[in-house]
Amino acid sequence: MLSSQIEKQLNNQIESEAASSQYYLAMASYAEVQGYNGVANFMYKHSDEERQHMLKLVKFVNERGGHAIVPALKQPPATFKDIPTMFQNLLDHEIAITQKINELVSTTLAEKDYSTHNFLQWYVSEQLEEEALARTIMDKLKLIGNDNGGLYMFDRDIAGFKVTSANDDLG
Ligand code: OFO
Repeated sequence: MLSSQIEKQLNNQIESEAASSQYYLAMASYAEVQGYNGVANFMYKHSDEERQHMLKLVKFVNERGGHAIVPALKQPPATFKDIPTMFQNLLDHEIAITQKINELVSTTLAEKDYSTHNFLQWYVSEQLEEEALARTIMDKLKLIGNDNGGLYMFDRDIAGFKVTSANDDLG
């Protein structure tokens, strides 16, 4: 059985994962209308991944005797300054999500809820990988700077970047 505090924090995390999915969907749509189809595909996939993260939490909360609440979401931005800024937003967002996961992990330790602690380890590795990928992308974008030809190549090459790999271990 989940404690009410852990259930509440897990429900907050459900909201964060759903909001991430919406946010990246907004990025996908923006990139698509700007003509960056490679970036758009990457963001569509990333948005789907976040929905999977949300679903995994929904199922866990309900299986443990809690009640997963489907959240209302704020509208994400419709436009972004440019493609590099959009990826910086993604990295900042992932860093904030990692912080939330860490807080959740710390509550499970304080409450000695070892099964939720164990469940959350998947999210800990996932966040590590997502942050690392976003940092790699930002390094590339910094090299490219404002060069349109470089961005064109980046849009083509991003198809080769893996959105996540922790998900591959998902049963
Ligand atoms: Fe759910 O991993 Fe990103 O936010």
